[in-house]
Amino acid sequence: MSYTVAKGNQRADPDELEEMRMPLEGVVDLRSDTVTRPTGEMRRAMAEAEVGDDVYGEDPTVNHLEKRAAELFGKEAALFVPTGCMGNLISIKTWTHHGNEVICEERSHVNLYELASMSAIAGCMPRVARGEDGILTWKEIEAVIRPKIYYDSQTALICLENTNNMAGGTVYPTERVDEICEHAHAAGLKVHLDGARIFNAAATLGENVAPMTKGADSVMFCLSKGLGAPVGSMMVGTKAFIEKARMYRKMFGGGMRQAGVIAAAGLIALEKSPGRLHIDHENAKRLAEGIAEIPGLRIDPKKVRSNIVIFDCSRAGMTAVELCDAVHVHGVWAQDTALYSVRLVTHCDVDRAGCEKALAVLKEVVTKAQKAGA
Ligand code: TLP
Repeated sequence: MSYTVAKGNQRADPDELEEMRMPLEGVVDLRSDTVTRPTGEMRRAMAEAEVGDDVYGEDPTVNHLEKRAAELFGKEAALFVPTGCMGNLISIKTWTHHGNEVICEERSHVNLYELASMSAIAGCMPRVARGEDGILTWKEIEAVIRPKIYYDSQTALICLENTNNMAGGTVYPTERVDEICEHAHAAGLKVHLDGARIFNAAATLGENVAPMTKGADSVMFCLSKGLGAPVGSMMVGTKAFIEKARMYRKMFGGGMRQAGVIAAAGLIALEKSPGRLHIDHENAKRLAEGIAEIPGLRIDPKKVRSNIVIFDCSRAGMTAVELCDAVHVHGVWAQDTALYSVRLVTHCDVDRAGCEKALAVLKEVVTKAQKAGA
């Protein structure tokens, strides 16, 4: 579709802009919360954004977004980065030296889905610990810290993930994060928080992100996931940390020049979206409850705490890929995450009716497969 957003001073028709946002007709895309389309308001703000060269620090919209992010997290400074992966990598690079180890949860994004960048680029080894439902305790972390012996590689950083995506969007109690940070600092270690979905965690806990993250030395959060912006993530921390991070962002190719056009959408996402995340969480709960009633599919709905629903299909007579392919034909898009594991993620472009459709299609497909196998 080709369209004009704004011509000169003439504003685009808001209804037309809303229409452009519409997800693919007839499709319930639950593969991820990364798939959302920018709202009409975001598109308008993008078209009208004041911009400058951000590598010179001269983009007023980026500067505004960074100031707002720092304020919201109660940190000294912030940095706009193109992606969550880059934000995590820059943080790891900033806090470590080549040859260090980074402690992270087995299922964490930095361990599984960042192309081993912490090793390939930052020169670090992931040292994994397994937490119940993806939530680590200090004891589990302490057990994998390297002793201070010259012939051992040294632990430099602990990387927590809140919510823990591949554990099913599970949420850290804030006291747990505080406890881990206190012990880590006493042991001379830094804590980076992959808070790609920290606002989902905040919605679950009914808390604000600043007290939830006060012990973390650095936080990365995504504007382009549950918050619904088309592009971008933020890093927050001390001024000194952000100064170094800015240098590594440029080194990794992330200096973005007139980035105000995307920061403008990010600002709207940051101000407006956190307040609606409970809707996605209620929809996820509904999906989990419906899935638990489908013979052949397994999930404990009590464990679904945010917008991510991961279920097991090993008793459905089909692999996760087969199941995703089968529902896809009916306009329901899901993501396989292991041989018999399927993920559904709710977001602002899927409403309750979409979730009900997904459940009906899942039921139909699984029932059919079971009949065929019987
Ligand atoms: N997660 C994506 C996939 O890469 C798995 C998704 O669909 O959930 N941290 C966490 C916890 C993430 O879930 C993701 C993306 C990232 C970092 C990376 O963000 P981007 O995609 O912006 O680089």
